[in-house]
Amino acid sequence: MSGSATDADAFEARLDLVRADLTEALTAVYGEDPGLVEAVVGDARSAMASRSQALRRLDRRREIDPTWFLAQDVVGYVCYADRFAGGLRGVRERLGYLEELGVRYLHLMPLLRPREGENDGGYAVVDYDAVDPRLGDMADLEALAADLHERGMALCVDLVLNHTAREHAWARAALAGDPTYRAYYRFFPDRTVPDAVEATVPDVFPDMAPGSFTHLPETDEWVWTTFHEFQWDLNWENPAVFRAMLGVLLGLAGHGVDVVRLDAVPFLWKRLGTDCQNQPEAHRILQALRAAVRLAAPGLVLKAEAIVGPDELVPYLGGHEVERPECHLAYDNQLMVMLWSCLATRDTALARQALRRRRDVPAGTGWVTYVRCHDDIGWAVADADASAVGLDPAAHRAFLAAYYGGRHPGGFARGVDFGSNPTSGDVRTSGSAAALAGLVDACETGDTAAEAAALDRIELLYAVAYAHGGIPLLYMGDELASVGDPHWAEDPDHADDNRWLHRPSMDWEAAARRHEPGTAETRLFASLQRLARARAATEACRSDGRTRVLEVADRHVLAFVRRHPRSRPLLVLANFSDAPSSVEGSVLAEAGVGGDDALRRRDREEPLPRDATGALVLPAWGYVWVGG
Ligand code: OTU
Repeated sequence: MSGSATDADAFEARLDLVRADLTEALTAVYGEDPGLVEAVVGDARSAMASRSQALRRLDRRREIDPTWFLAQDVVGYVCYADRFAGGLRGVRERLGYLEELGVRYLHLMPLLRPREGENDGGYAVVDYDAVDPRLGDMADLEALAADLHERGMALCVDLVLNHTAREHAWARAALAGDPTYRAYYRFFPDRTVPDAVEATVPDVFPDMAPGSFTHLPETDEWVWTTFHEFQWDLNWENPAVFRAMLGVLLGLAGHGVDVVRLDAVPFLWKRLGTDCQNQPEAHRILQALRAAVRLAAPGLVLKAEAIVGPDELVPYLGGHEVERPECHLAYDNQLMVMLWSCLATRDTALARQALRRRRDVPAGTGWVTYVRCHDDIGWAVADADASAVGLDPAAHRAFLAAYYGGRHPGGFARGVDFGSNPTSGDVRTSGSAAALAGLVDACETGDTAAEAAALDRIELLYAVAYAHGGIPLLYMGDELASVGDPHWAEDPDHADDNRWLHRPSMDWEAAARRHEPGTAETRLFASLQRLARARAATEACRSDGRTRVLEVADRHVLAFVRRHPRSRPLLVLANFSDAPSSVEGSVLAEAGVGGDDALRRRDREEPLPRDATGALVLPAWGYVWVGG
């Protein structure tokens, strides 16, 4: 058979495998419609046929190893192309910097053409087929993807699929009255439905963009806008929207993108009387997209951006009563929240409870773990977990918001409140990892011990994120202890959005200091390099391994063991106290770590620190990896 005949045959083999999944998912959302199923299969077939030889080769390799993205040496880096390096060409010139950090997965923040002016950090797209001209063009994106592939690195980009900018051609046609495109959005002639919806739907941006609907003076009607008034929610009840967005997704895959971050997926489906998040149909839509992707571009990975409560999370990885392939990756916001909670309280009881209660992820999927990202932090502490350890859930959430918002007397954190909601009492937090970990205060007072403590805290959080299970994502600037952008409010396009506080431009002078002995940059950069190297050498760190939290006597210490069937176990101990802690030596046996493995640290070439009784000794904010 010729190359393309082989590929066509492979397509048919995949179709045999996924037809049932695709049909079931589409039927659950759109009703029985064989024509729709055939149309989607046709879309996938032509997308496959137009993939380049180089991408087909990647597809073949990834079909042979479908867990390629779960390998232990995958470490991610997250940045805005312009803020990191001026644009896509600049990014291509900085790949050596990322390689120094052990990065093998680059997530570039939204880069498709956004609306002019205010655009929610690129999450208001006017043209899904074009790159933001300030960053470059599609050829630059393809060239970047090819460069990355040559170095064994993968490219992740955002796809905003819950809404378009109101200036998108579909929205303009809808506003002009074109019935085809009116059916792409959700319009209401008066406030009847909007009022009913707003009775049960919480505001995402209560201060910046209150309400979930926007009045259109042109037509005197209301349009559904979950986020800003310039972001119109797509109507996913319309199968044409499904096909259009599938086309966009497969188009990105055709340009060489390896991982697509599916933005705001919990919001895709609306149901009156609910909070309009995590509806069963939203999952079915993701399952149908996954099936179509597997047909057309089997090398492509889908990452769910669902920053929801812990019980709502695993379903985005396909964990339902019966497992159904959905996204390959999802954000572990639960671990992130627990890390900050441990740091503020110096007590790991809540984290132990929450992380232990959680279900394992389905085979072939994994988390992405992180300490900070471009968004605010929502204090997602489940009532059940807080109550189980004797905390008042609402009071603990309020404590975390106050602590990290810089409102707690004597606290080290210097973030700011984001999205305060007087109705629900909910308050979220903005701020860089360094600001939240105490570096702002330390620098202002010139207190070197406080500065060292802040750096210790950042390193501790990353040491857990790199080992807990999942692809760790390093957020640009954290490797240099960047405190953020003090001038964020000067740009009128986002003066009302303090998330820009922690979206600074890359400070390449600070980056240059990573080679100067004694600087904060050298300290953190070297630690992250060490963690990436240790991780790459430890098969238990594969993202498809399993994590088990261990009970140790000292509540300051989080202890967990990471296992993978192909490797020896890795034990991680993390001390969240500002004083030394010790852990009973029996934890090694409990974790299954013995022999020579028990003599040395895995994360650095040093013996395991133990006292005369055999207990493992951790300094303030210290950690060890052992075994693996
Ligand atoms: C996402 O965040 C993006 O990460 C934000 O930067 C965007 O503003 C937003 O979508 C709109 O496109 O509510 O507070 O469960 O948490 O999608 C941020 C998912 C958000 C939501 C998430 C959303």
